[in-house]
Amino acid sequence: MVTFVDRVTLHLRAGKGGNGCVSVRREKFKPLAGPDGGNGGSGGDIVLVADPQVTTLLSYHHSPHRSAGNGGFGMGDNRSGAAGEPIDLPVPVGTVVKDPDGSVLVDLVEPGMRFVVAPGGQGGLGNAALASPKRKAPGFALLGTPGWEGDVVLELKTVADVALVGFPSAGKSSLIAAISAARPKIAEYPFTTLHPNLGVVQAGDIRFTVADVPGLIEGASEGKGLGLQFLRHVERCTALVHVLDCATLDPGRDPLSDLDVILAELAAYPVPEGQVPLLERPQLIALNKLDVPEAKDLADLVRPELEARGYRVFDISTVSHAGLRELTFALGGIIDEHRAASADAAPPERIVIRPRGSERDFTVRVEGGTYGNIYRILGDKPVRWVQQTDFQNDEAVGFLADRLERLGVEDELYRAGAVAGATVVIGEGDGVVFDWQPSLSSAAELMTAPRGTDPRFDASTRRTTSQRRERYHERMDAKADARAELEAERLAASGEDDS
Ligand SMILES: Nc1nc2c(ncn2[C@@H]2O[C@H](COP(=O)(O)OP(=O)(O)OP(=O)(O)O)[C@@H](O)[C@H]2O)c(=O)[nH]1
Ligand SMILES: [Mg+2]
Repeated sequence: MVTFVDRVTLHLRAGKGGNGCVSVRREKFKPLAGPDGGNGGSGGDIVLVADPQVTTLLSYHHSPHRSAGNGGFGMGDNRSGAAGEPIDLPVPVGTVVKDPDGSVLVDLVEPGMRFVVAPGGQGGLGNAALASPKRKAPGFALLGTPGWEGDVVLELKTVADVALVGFPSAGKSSLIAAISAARPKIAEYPFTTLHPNLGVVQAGDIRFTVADVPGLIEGASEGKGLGLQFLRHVERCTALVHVLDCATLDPGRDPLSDLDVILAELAAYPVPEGQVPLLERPQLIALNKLDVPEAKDLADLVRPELEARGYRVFDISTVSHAGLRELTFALGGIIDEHRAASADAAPPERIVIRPRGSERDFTVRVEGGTYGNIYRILGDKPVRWVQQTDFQNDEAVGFLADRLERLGVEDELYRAGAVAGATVVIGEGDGVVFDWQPSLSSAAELMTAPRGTDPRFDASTRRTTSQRRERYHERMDAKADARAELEAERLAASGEDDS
C-alpha cells in the first residue's frame, strides 16, 4: 500500500510557562528585606516555516507528535526562569494549515513565511513583580499557563501555473519531461506517477511552472484510483491541459469519452471558497502520441468535435517533440495574461491567524443546572488568571478575586442575577467552580493579614491546633464508648447462652 504524505495530522504541545517564585531576600541585619522571587520563563512556541528546501510532509507522517520546551521556574534573588526552547517545523511551500474541523488557519504560500501554530504558555510573575505599595511582600506567585495543545492538519498543495490532467498513461509525465527539466518516472503501467512533479517551462521570455498530476479515472472525485487527493494539486493552477491518449489500445476508450470522464471529475471537485471552479479556468487540449500512425487518424477524427466544443487543440508527440513549441507558447500567453490581470487586482487577502490570546473582555453566561443557575464566566483574561492561580495559597486566590473584581466581573454577576452562594464557573467545561461570595470590603483593607492568607476566606473552615486536638479527643472518647457498648452486648449474649 502506497502511503501518501500530502496530508498529515500533527499533534502539538507548546511549552508550558514556568511558575513564578516566592522568595524573600535575607540580609544579615534585615531578615525580611523584601520579595525577590523571579518570574517564570515563557513556554516555547511551535512555529511552521515555509521552506523551499523541503518538498514533502514525510517527516511529519513518521513523527507527528511535536512539543516545545517548557519555561523554567523563577528563582530567588530575582532570577528569571529560562525561556522554553521553541521549535521550528519546516514545511514545503504551498502547505495549507487547517483546524481538525477543516477551517483554514494559514496558507504558507511564500518561502520563509512563519506561522506560530502553537503559542507557548506565559511564565508566571514572581512575588517581586507582584509587589505593590499596598502589597509589599506578596506571599504568593503566579503559576505559568499551559501552552497551546491540540491537533492541526497540514495539506500540501502544489503551486503551479499549469496542471496536466488525464487518464493514467496518457503521457503527462512524458510531456513534462519533454518541455521542462523535470525527470519524472515514465512507464506504460497505470499510476506510474504517485506524487505531483513540478517543472519550469520557458516559452519565449515567459517562464511558468507545470505540474504533472497522477492519472485520474472515473470516480476520482469520490476517492477512486489515486483520487481526490491529487485534484487538490490542481486547485491552484491557472490553466489546465487535458492530455488525451490517441494511441490507447483499451477497448471502450477514445479521446472524447476520456475527456468527458475527466471533465465530470473536475466538475465534481469542490474548490475552496473564493477560487474559480476548475472548469471555468482556461483549458487546452493536447492530443498525444501522434507519432503513432493510427493515433494520427484518430486525432483527425475527433479534432473537429473538440474544436466545435470551443477548445484549442494541439497535436503533439512527446517522442518526436512535434507540436510542443506551439503548446508551450499558447500556455505562456494564457499565463502572461493572467499574471497581468491579477497584478491589477487587489493582493489576495491574508488568512486568519490563530487568535493569539486576544485581550477580549469577558462574558457571563447563565446556564440552568440541577441545583439552580450556574453563572459561567468566559473570556481569555479570566481563564488565564485562573490558570495562573495556586489554589493552595489563599493569598493567591484573593489576588485572583481582586483581579476579577477589577475587571468588573462582580458587577456583571450582579447584573446577571447572581446572589451570594451562587455557583460561578470560570471557563468552559468543568472549569473552576466557586460559591460566589460578593466581596464587601475592599482589598486594600485586608493587606494586614499574614502572608499567604486572605481573611476573606472563612477562618472557621480552618481548624486551629487546639480545635483539632479537641476533635481528636472527642473522637477517641466516642470510640471508647462504642467499644464498651459492644463488650456489654457480648457479655449479655454469653450470659443468655449459659442459662
Ligand atoms: N508512442 C508514444 N508513446 C508515448 C508518448 N508519450 C508517452 N508515451 C508512452 O506512454 C506511456 C505512459 O507515459 P507516461 O508519461 O508515464 O504517462 P502518464 O500520463 O504520466 O501516466 P500516469 O503517471 O500513470 O498517470 C509510456 O510508456 C510512454 O513511453 C508519445 O508521444 N508517443
Ligand atoms: Mg505520470
